[in-house]
Parts: sequence; C-alpha cells; structure tokens
Amino acid sequence: MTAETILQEAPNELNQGGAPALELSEIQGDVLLGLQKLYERFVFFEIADVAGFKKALRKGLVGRLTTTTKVRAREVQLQDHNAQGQTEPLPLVGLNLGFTQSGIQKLAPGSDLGDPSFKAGAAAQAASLGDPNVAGTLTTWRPEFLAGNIDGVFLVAGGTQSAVDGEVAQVLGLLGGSASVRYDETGSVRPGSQKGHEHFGFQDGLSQPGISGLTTPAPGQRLLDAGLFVFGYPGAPAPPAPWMKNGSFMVFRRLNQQVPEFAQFIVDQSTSLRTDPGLLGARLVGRWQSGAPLALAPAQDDALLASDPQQNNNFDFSDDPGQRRCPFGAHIRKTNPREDLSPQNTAVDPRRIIRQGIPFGPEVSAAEDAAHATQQERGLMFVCYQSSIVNQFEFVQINWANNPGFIFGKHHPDGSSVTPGHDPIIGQNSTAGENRARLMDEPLTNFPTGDVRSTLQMPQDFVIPTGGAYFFVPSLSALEIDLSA
Ligand code: N7H
Repeated sequence: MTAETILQEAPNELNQGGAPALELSEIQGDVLLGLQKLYERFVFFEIADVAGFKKALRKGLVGRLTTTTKVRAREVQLQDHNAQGQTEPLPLVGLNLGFTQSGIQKLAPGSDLGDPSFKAGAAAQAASLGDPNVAGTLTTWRPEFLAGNIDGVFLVAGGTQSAVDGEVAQVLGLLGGSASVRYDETGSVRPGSQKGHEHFGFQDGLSQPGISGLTTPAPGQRLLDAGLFVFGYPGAPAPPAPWMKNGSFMVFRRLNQQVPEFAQFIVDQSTSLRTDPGLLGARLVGRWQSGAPLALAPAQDDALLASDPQQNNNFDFSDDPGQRRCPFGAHIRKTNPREDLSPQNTAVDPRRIIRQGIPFGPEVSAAEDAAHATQQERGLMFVCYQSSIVNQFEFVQINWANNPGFIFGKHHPDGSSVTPGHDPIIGQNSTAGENRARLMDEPLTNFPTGDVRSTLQMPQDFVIPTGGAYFFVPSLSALEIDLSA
C-alpha cells in the first residue's frame, strides 16, 4: 500500500474492542506515535501579545500542526522510500505545539488542568525529583529554564536540518512579534552505526506501551487504555476542562550525559570486578548496547534478537525472581518492572509513559576520549507523554528510579533479602546533600547458577539534569476554538 492510499483510506477515527474511537486527526502527532525525526528543534517561547498570538494560531499555525493521522501516513511513506533503496532522507517536517501553565493562563485565564505538578511547573518540582540542589535551589539547570518565562514550545522535527530550519522560519514569521524565543536547541539522531542509539551507546526507543485502538501489539507489549496518555478516553483522569479532550501532558527534561566518564567507569569497574565491560554495561541498563534484553540474552549479546520486534520485548521477568538474568536495579527493570509488582502488570500499567526523546550534542571527541572527561555538553532531550505527570513520569522517577529499596520484597536465590539500589542511569540521590553516591546490587551475574554477592558503587552521576519544563499539548480543535477564542 502506498502512502497516498493510506492517506485516502486511513480513517481519522479508529475503533477497536468497543473502546471509543481515537480521534487521530485531533491528536498532535508526537504524542502516541512520534514525529518522524532525524533532527528536532525545540523552540521555547514567551507570549508577548496574547491577541496577536491567538490570531497567528487561527491564521495558519494550527493548520501547519502535524496530526497523528499524518504521522501514520508518513510511516508508510518512509517504508516505501526505504524499500526502494533510497538512502537520502526525505525532507519531511513535523510541527507540534505545547504550553506551560503560564502559557495556558495567558490563553485561557483561570483554567485549572487538574495536575498539581503541571501547575507548579518543572523547575518547582525538580528538587523533589532529586535534581542537584542546595536547599531547593537548582545548581545544574541552565538559567533559561529557571527564568520563569517559558509559555510554550514548538517541536519542529524532520529529515534534514534545513527542512527543520525552514519550518522554524515559517513559524516565527507567522508569530510576528506576538511571541519571543527564550531558548532554542536542536537535537539529532546519532550518525552512522549509532543511529537510534543514545550517547552511552545503547539502542533506544524499543519498548513503548501499546495503545488500545491504535497498536497491533508485538509479543510482550501491553495494550493499554488510550486514556493513560490522552484525555477523553477510558483510563484518563476526568478532565476539568472539556477542551482537554485529545490533549496530553508532555514532560521535557534536558539531561546531560557524562559519556567519557561513564565509559571509563565501566572499564575501571569491570577490571576491579573481573567481569566483561559489555556485560557490566548491560547489567546497568537491562539490555545490551544492541538492544537485546538480558531477560532473554543473559550471558551474551544477540544482535538478531535485538533487532526483531517480535522478540525483543517478549519477557516479563516472571521467570527471574532472583535477578539471575537481569538485576532488579537495571534501568529497564526499575522503570518497567512488569510482573515483578503484580501478576498481569496491573500495578505497572498506570505508571507507563510514551517516550519520544532525541539525543543532543556532538559525538565524543578524541580529546575527550583521551582525557576521560566531558568538554562539550551532550545528552538526551527526554520527552514523555502521559495524562498524569504526578502518577506517571514523576512517580517512576521518584518512587522507583530514585528509591534504592525498589523493587520491594525481592530476595537472592539463597533467600536473603535484596536492596536493589538506585537506577544506575537516571537515579538521583539528593538525600545527603552534595554526596550523591549511589549503589546498585548485583553487577556481577549469577547466571545460570552461583551465589556471588556484589555491589556496584557509583560515586558520581552520569546523567545530570540541566533543564526542563512541563507542557500541555492540546488537540487541534482546542487550539482553533477554545484557546484562541
Ligand atoms: Fe530510559 N539508556 O541509555 O540507558 N532507557 N533513559 N528513561 N527508559 C530505556 O526500551 C536512558 C529516562 C524509561 O519498558 C532504554 O527503548 C538514558 C527517564 C522507560 O523496558 C535505554 C536516559 C525515564 C523505558 C534507556 C534515560 C526513563 C526506558 C532501553 C537519560 C523516566 C522502557 C531501550 C539520559 C523517568 C523500559 C528501550 C521498558 C528504556 C536509557 C532517561 C524511562 C537504553 C541514557 C528520565 C520507562
């Protein structure tokens, strides 16, 4: 089927299993499926002239936004393009738009969107997420994210830098003087064989929740209520405002990654623990750099398994009660413990998020490699979508990743109890001021047998938050009618 046929045939509204049809032409395209992106520019802005901004919305901006319907059609267009052996990226661009609490107040004064963390804003919440702070004052955030003047963000994504820049120029032209750019940064997919891998070298974007009414689930992929991610469907909190239907909360976090330091740490620790560096890295993440999960490939990497979507999520940890395959503290087990909490995942499902981030910053230079020290910032522009920031993103970061006791009630095969430790990738320990040292249990594998007790000491952070903002990403008709009324 070609992209054109999909465009003509794709229903804008889908229905599956009795659930209300998803209004795909109302939902912005990054939320459920993700804008197609090799480059993505985040343009954070302040609204200077509310009437002028609303006029720009009605006069052209809303019409340029990329819907979920369009993203689906482009998936087919890109498959066609790749199947024809084309290697040049298509110059497609996608545009999405979200607003912070202050932006919403300018456009719809007095609105309460019902999420206390959205209302407080990301900067106010960051200390409780464990971001480095002195008595609540954030010490690693860029000043632009602390100035309190970000009202919204344009996400401009595409296949080439020039296509993205061209779209940003169009958007800024339509805005005229009604908004001023407060921060602007471009992320990009990493080059060559690292395409799809984040800066520590691990394949990203492998495990996403399935959406009822939209996804044909792969083995091991849970099919969840759309309302966990978009308002107006089963599973969503009751929206205080009717115009929140088909909208979603977006969390943006600018997360620096100390890549040369992380690489050297893995080398040093694997030497002192007498283990293989590739395996040690995999035990921190729960997947090999290729993406193969330790749950299915506990002893050695398996590139075929890694690249097969029918296999690479087909596990639930129920056959690994003693962390012989995957440590309880590994990043993917901490952030999605699957059957560890309850049979059928019922305790985990309400915490899931849809992740749509992109790396930023240059590749590690030879000088950085030699010095084992970061000289140029790089990391992940982390983006995730949910219908409750409090119960989803923040719950996972605070109660799971940062909590050394989580996953609770676990035991070693010898029956002794386990403290899994911090998530070694994103866990933040701000409980002892400047001493942010963290631990993770069982960096050394006991697969298939063995009873060696080991602990990984992590004196430094490898992921350092440097900014963030919480947004509401409204439906297209909310932008056309309610917010611009
Ligand atoms: Fe994580 N990493 O390279 O280690 N993440 N993450 N993440 N993450 C995942 O499944 C990474 C961050 C989740 O269902 C993979 O797509 C890095 C935050 C969740 O199996 C890899 C950073 C939060 C999953 C990484 C970072 C999460 C997940 C495996 C920051 C939420 C799915 C590939 C710089 C609070 C788990 C994949 C599942 C997967 C990495 C951030 C959450 C490789 C480097 C802030 C829910």
